[in-house]
Amino acid sequence: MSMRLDKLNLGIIGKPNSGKSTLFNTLLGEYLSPVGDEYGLTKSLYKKEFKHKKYDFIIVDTPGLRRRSKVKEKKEMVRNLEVIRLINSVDAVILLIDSLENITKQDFRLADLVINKYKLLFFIFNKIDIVEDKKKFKSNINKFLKNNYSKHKLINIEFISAKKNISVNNVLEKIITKKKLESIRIQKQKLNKFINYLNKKANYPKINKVEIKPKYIVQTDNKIPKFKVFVNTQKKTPNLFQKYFDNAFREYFKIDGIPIIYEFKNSKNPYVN
Ligand SMILES: Nc1nc2c(ncn2[C@@H]2O[C@H](COP(=O)(O)OP(=O)(O)OP(=O)(O)O)[C@@H](O)[C@H]2O)c(=O)[nH]1
Ligand SMILES: [Mg+2]
Repeated sequence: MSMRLDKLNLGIIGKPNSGKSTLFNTLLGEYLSPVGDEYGLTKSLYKKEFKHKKYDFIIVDTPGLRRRSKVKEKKEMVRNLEVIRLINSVDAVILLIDSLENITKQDFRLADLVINKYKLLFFIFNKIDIVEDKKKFKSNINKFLKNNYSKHKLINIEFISAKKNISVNNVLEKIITKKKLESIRIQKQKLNKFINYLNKKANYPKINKVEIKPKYIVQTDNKIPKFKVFVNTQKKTPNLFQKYFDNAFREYFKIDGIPIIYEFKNSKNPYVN
């Protein structure tokens, strides 16, 4: 698929000391944002352009985000708001996680901020160079997220060393791939086939003894793939069904690691019998 992309805006966020500034410098190939063991070293946003292959990127390094209950100083609150505002303006977010600290509640909180804004999200486990059994670590993380994180199909997972420049380019490649995937257009015929397939399986979750069924689906946007789904109910489509539908949709069309927006509508609609 040949396709031109505009400049790709990336933000690196994460807890203090996870290696954000190190990654920023590695991507740029110069020492611009100070790095160190001091917790909360970066105090402002650093922004710079770089090229990878034929693609132009803009990357932003940010101050580490601690749990809100730990933030007492006004200055730190202001910095945090800046980071949260930045998320609105980027295409993709690298959520950097210190592999030795493992994944924490704060990481999931930050992930939610990104997911709620329909941005591409990458869980990047850094400092893999100092993990002893890398193979086991990776497989454990993948297993853990698959089994315990209900949003795992919306995110991407990679393991890197920012300091040793291990697998950093893989992350860029994946960002490009997923950015392209975001502009997917699915033919009407294929969408209808999917609905038929679902209705044939017909093992929908019953909600208050009512079986909710999708009748018809149309794609309404492809900046972020967006669909209107008409269902046989007059009330708001329950979250349980929405989740079921999203899973089935992603599995059928083999789409993961990108946001998809659905608008569920009742079937008082001219298209539907
Ligand atoms: N072993 C190892 N150490 C790393 C790696 N990346 C960063 N570090 C170290 O982790 C420490 C913190 O790195 P920084 O890049 O300053 O972390 P940060 O996330 O920018 O921290 P704040 O600005 O405080 O939020 C430094 O001592 C780095 O040398 C890595 O891939 N491997
Ligand atoms: Mg920093």
